[in-house]
Amino acid sequence: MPIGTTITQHILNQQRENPEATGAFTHLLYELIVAAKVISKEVNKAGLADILGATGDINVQNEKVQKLDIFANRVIIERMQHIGQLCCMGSEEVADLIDIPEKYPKGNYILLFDPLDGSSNIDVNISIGTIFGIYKKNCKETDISFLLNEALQPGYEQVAAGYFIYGSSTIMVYTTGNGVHGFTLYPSVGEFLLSHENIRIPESGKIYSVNESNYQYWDDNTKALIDHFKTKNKKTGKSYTARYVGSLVADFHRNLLKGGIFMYPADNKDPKKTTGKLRLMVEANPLAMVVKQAGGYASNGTGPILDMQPQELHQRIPLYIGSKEDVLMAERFLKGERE
Ligand code: FBP
Repeated sequence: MPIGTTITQHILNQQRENPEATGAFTHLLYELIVAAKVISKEVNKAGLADILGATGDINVQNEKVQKLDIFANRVIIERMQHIGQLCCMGSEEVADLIDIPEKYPKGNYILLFDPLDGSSNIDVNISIGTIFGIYKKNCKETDISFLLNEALQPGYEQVAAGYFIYGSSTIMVYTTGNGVHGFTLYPSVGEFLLSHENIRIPESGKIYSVNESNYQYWDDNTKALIDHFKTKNKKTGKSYTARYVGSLVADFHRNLLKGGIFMYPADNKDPKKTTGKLRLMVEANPLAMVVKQAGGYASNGTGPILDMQPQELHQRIPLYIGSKEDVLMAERFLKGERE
């Protein structure tokens, strides 16, 4: 019985199109997929295993650490550190760059990831996910003390990016700069099979996703933008509907398939986080590469996320991402223009 195109086949096909390919990148992606399968299995039985709830610790983001966060983080680090393709890693859950232990060979790739996005939804069985971005090291240095600059490359330097969603089914969506493709985990076979080939996001959508409880903390241009989405357009008669899961990967994935815009504006709710909540390196940059490859756009409100020069590993930024026309309109509003 033909079971369709597996993710490994798909990656190998893409590799064949790249004459310089050595197999290193394919090996890296393959191992990341194994880690995601382990996480998916644990998430699916989370309600039964003593893995729900918080650990009692506070992470570098000053957030309560969930047990599954730690589990996912450990699974990815332990799986990826010994494959010989990485020179370092960066995780949302770890303050500094993660070195590759001396006992393991090092490679030329840098893996940045959010091990479990949507932590606030873990205990209530709402879709959560893993987000990743992969860069290539440009310098000869292997010592971790020289690698922070290599990790802080602009998003357009990513050689691949994507995410896994652990929801009603487990899905992987990735791009190597050659279109965006989605795969669904076939549990009884244990294989990711091609289910969404060459995903294209609609030019404009009918969905806006934002946590409106932050409205009081926004500036006037941001308020005007959200008011615009909530009001039927007199000229075009167009109106939007609101959808907000509270898991970036789930909100992003829905809008990627149906069209629309996800927004996490800067706000003055928390004096320490006036630049927005979401992380440039492990959340915004990977999704920005995916949406661009699917024909969409990702902005920090004034310009492309992918062109930003990162300043620090856990830098937070405002995020507007999704259908190109909707995000460009958001930029116009944030500059004070009105429709
Ligand atoms: P983490 O769960 O990885 O910390 O991600 C942040 C996040 O949960 C996003 O997934 C989501 O979009 C956002 O925060 C929700 O924030 P809020 O609860 O403020 O709306």
